[in-house]
Amino acid sequence: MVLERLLVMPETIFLNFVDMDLGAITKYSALHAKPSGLILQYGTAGFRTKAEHLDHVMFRMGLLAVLRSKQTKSTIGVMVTASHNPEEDNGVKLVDPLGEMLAPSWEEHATCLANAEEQDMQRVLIDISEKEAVNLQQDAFVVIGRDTRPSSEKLSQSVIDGVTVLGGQFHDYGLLTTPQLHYMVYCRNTGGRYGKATIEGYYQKLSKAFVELTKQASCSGDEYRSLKVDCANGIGALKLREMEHYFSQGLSVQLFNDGSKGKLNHLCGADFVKSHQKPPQGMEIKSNERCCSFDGDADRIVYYYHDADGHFHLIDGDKIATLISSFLKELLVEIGESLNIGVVQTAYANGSSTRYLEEVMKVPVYCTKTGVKHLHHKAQEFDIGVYFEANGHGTALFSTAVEMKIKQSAEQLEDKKRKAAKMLENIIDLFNQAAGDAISDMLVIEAILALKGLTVQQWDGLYTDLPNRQLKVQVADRRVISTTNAERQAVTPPGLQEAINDLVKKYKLSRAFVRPSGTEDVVRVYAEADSQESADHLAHEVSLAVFQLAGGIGERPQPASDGEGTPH
Ligand code: NG1
Ligand code: ZN
Repeated sequence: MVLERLLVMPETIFLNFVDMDLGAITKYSALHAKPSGLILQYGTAGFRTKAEHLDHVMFRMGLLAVLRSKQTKSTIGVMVTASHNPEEDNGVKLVDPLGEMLAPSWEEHATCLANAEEQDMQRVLIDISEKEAVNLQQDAFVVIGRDTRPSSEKLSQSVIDGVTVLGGQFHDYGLLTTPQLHYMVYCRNTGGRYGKATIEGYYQKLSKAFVELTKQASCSGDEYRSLKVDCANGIGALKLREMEHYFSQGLSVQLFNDGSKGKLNHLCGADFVKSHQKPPQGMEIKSNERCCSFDGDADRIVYYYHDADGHFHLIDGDKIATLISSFLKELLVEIGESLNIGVVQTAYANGSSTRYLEEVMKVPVYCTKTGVKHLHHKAQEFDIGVYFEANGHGTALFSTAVEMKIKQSAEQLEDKKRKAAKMLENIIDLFNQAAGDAISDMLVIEAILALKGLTVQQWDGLYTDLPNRQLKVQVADRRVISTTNAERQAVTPPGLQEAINDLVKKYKLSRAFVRPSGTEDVVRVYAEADSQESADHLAHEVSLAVFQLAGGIGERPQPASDGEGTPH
């Protein structure tokens, strides 16, 4: 089959395939054989499933990363992690040259390659090279990182096998947070201008900016200088511990769920805290103490505290975006620059946050589909784009022109303006421009609170979240649900959107939408309303509508019983 194809190919392409050692690929692929019949999809966060099903996917993503690297003539990243998912799971995603998520056409290639049966794998590999006009003689360089899951080390070795067999060079960073790998890729592809592509480079860049920034804070009481961090028993604990002494002048962190005993993401971490709206296990919280949680690969962060009456208050990605964008706007006003700031959210953003940003802060807000690549992309359209998912994944992006303008202002302007420009310069350095990053976001937030002299309650008090509820519904095929208007409206199955509209009308300040998950085999339901009871009822009623109209399977959705329901 391969020979037949080679005979009809133009000479250049013929030469091209001589550079693929097809014999070696077959031999190595057999050592990472695909369980026949297994079908996986490259979703919003790459491939994700039980770790024992992923060996062949890892090998093949090593191969694919080499092709992508050759095509883009850049370093490509491969991260082995399943983020906030259970410890038994794992996953892999490719990181494109500027730290972004993989280009959509390559996501399709990834799915084809991962699902090709053993005997078809080579053909698919050649097809991809052909379609993407990959010059196989080009050098390739791949950087690899992994989280702390027990399965991650072996799986990252399989990635390396894939890279090597296609003749790619690689650097294995070993244990890294996901955003740190994005940072490494970005640094390597921008000739070191962004920073040094080493773990020390990352620590130094962020800590220097943070320490310089917090030196300007007039409120330097202990209250502003200590923070409890739940590390989800993941990689964030290791990396924060390594980094701590670089920024200890400005902040002291107390780590919980550091992986020494508990299980990864189990009853702790950002996803648990956000979806259950309660504190993680293993953390003792005194009233009004500032606490935060990372997820398992440290790309999400949420804050929270207990008030004097012992009530739990969650400060999610929406409130983080609000704090950050309002501070940035203040600095711009001070410098006298009229740059355009935009905030990008998804349909999951709390309605109160959108209203506050638009009506009180007068900042334009945009809604995109779920998945950071959509938010990131939209945020790039602004001079300064702040994007956050409600679950705490986000960052702020500054265009190169803005960065240069600010650096100039920091040199030229007179006293007060100069100080503001300097702060902005530090903030630009502190944000991970390549990806949402819990460590970087945490330092930005801590700096802003110190600079503004805000307590966690004052921050929380910017606006009051509308009560909300998220549920999941099992259906036979979640693809029967398609959506439009940034996932806020269902197009199919027929009648579903009308049913949702009728239900929403029954409650005050209410909103609801459904969408198929990109990472799990479920349909997600979101509802908000003027009271928790109403939000719970609405979410339940919408779940029933999904169950009936979109082919629900298993048990009918149950109402939320104790205010916790079966949240995601
Ligand atoms: P899905 O499973 O498509 O809802 C979830 C999160 C996303 C994003 C991805 C990737 C929610 C509702 N969804 O996607 O925001 O973070 O995982 O990890 O939080
Ligand atoms: Zn994550």
